[in-house]
Amino acid sequence: MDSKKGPGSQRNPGAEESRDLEINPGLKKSTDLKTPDLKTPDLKQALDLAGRTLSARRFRHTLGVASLAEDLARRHGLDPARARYAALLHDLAKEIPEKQQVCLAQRWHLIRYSEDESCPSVLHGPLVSYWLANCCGLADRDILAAIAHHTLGAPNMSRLEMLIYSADLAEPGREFPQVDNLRQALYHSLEKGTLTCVEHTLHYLEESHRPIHPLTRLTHEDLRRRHGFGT
Ligand code: DGI
Ligand code: FE
Ligand code: FE
Repeated sequence: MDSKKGPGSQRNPGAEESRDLEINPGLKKSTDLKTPDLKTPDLKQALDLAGRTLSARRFRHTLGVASLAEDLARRHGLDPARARYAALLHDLAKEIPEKQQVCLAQRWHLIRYSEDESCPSVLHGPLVSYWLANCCGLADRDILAAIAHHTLGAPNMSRLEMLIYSADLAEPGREFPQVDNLRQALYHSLEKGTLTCVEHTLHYLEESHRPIHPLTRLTHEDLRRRHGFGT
């Protein structure tokens, strides 16, 4: 097994290792089989965990999300350290093979919509959040919700949830044509900027003929109701 790759590179791990990796998606090799203790938030520990769990490309993206999340937190009066911490952990389960993500989500009772199984790329946020809360002792509910909702959003998001959702889409490594507009909108207003991000995602999914998850629609409706009028 190539220990330089993320958990997505697992081919035929031994039965015991496979079981441990299933309950411990943040780890990629047998010598690491130890669940991190995250009861006390520590940015260095989160950085190390992301660095040894993720591929180089995904780690670069994670650092980009952390940087934008920290900037936006400063700009909008949120705690930059909490924003950075949530960002560093947000994609830890992204590289677990999707079949395995579906199995874990079933076992942990995280399947809420049929789309969760038909579009498993939406599961990694809820999976990491569950794992951090139930295996690693992370207790900050707002950080857990921000991680759980970073892909689809949710109705009634807190400002930290909006910030992680949006920083994930608009981090400095993203290069799609409208990304500068999204960043500007986010610096101007976190709430309206997040609405712009959700609208961008809806547009992108429609253009690429991908099914829109019910939570993406609910998030959109909620943000429009709360922040969309008078713009
Ligand atoms: O994990 P990242 O790549 O950083 O970004 P993400 O957590 O936003 O995940 C992006 C993936 O989620 C991408 O494959 C598209 C998918 N996605 C997001 N919203 C929806 C969705 N897929 C479907 N089918 N429907 C959605 O509403
Ligand atoms: Fe993600
Ligand atoms: Fe991400």
